Amino acid sequence: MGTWLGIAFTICFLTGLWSHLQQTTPGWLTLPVDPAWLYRVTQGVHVIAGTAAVPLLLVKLWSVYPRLFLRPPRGTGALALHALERLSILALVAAAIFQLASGLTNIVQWYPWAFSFRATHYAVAWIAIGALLLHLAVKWPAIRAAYAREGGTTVPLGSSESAEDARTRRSVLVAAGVAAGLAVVLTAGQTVPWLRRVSVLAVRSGDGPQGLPVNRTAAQAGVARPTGWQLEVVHGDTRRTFTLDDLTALPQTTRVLPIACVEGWSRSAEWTGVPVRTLLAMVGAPASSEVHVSSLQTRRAFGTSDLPPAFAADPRTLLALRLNGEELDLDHGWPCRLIAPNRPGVRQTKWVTRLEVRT
Ligand SMILES: Nc1nc2c(c(=O)[nH]1)N[C@H]1C(S)=C(S)[C@@H](COP(=O)(O)O)O[C@H]1N2
Ligand SMILES: [Mo]
Repeated sequence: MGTWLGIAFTICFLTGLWSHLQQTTPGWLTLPVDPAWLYRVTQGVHVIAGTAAVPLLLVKLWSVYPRLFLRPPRGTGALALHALERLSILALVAAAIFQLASGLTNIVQWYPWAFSFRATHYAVAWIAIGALLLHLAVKWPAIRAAYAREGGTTVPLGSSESAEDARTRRSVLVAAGVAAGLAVVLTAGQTVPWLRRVSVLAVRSGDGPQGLPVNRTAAQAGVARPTGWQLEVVHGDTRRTFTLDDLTALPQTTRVLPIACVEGWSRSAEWTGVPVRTLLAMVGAPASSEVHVSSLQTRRAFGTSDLPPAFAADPRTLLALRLNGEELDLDHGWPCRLIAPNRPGVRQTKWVTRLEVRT
């Protein structure tokens, strides 16, 4: 159980770190534009590993809780080691429970707490991984002995484990494995297309308008269907405005790109619109420009985003006007929304009003 949990938490930590860097990109990091599906896969794996870890953690806690009531050892050295071990376990268990619980509430978009999910989930991830490493270090002799003794799942004759204990232990392991597998199969369809129909517990596998789920509706974002909408493209002193008819009259590009929400669902769709680089050229800006994107949104976060130069220059990065062959639904960002390869959903800004070249 410990090995499985260790693997699940390591996967969650690494993919979570990646997601954090994708959302708050430090100056020294240049994110790759390719492969277009990379973020979709890393974030899908993050949520799948976290979901599998829930039953594993429950079984692990159930299997070790009697040890809480063991008598502490005698002797200062042994007692100090024991106290250290217990402290690391307290930090590990608390952090692990917090990460899985907050991750689950995030997937179902339920935020009952006032703290920022992202900042807290990220900070506690370091506590969890640190406590895990400390736990491994403290327990290393026991872990090594266990692996050496078992060399597989069978316990050699003459060990202290009775045949019945071994059977029970094996059934618990199998049950935990089955529970983890079920948890994954019942939810992973929100990101794995061929599991869509079996994942009856997936929160966001249901279709939204135009075959794509909606993460935040226009009403939730405080956006009403605009009249007299215009797009503004700004580069230094050069400023051009485009009506929807102007944009529609420009050469259109069609691309298949995924929306990959940090909340664990993802879905591929066919987008049609004007490449951002075309609009940049029309205000005399180089294709490789950093672009600040703003929207009509008046309420809550995610109303703006920044497009790094390599993304702005990529011909697949569109100001999309159409989705799966139809004019964008208001909830998908009508009149136009940003769509770029390998980018978290939160940065695929809807209801765009303005592109400003950062100089
Ligand atoms: N202006 C604005 N754009 C936004 C959001 C938002 O809240 N406001 N949500 C983002 C998030 S979190 C996701 S996952 C995608 C989802 O796009 P969809 O609702 O069209 O599927 O839109 C992104 N664009
Ligand atoms: Mo999202």
